[in-house]
Amino acid sequence: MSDRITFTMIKPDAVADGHIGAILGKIAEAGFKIKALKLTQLTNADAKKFYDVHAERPFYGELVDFMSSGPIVAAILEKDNAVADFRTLIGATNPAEAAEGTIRKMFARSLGENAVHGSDSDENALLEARFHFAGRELF
Ligand code: FUP
Repeated sequence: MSDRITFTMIKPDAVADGHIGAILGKIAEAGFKIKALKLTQLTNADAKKFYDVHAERPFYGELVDFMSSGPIVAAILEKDNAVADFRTLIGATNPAEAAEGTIRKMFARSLGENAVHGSDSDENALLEARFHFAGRELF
């Protein structure tokens, strides 16, 4: 299963802007199956841990504050080539540079508040999925 799953979050900006339904629609339309799904909120400590890889970057503090600022939707998605195909679907990190029709182009506010997360490798997809979900929440 490891090359067939990716992990995503609909971030606080997109949840606050009312885009949960539209984003889940785009995900389903693109052929991803939902293996796990929940509305939740990261604590400051959760967000720090999740983004630990960026701890030395200048935007880390803002990123952690933003990601813990309101509810998110966390999900595990399944499809062939899930990690790469999902990153294509969401588009570039900066929505100003994202291709037309991508989720970030359509729904993100800015580089820092960019609507969705997508895992960057199969290994991280599994780590991120386990960070957010217990085994009995996975279907
Ligand atoms: P991505 O893999 O596209 O989610 O992008 P990164 O892992 O490089 O960045 C993670 C998050 O950090 C982004 F979603 C938004 C934030 N970020 C900034 O706020 N400023 C930057 O210059 C780069 C990333």
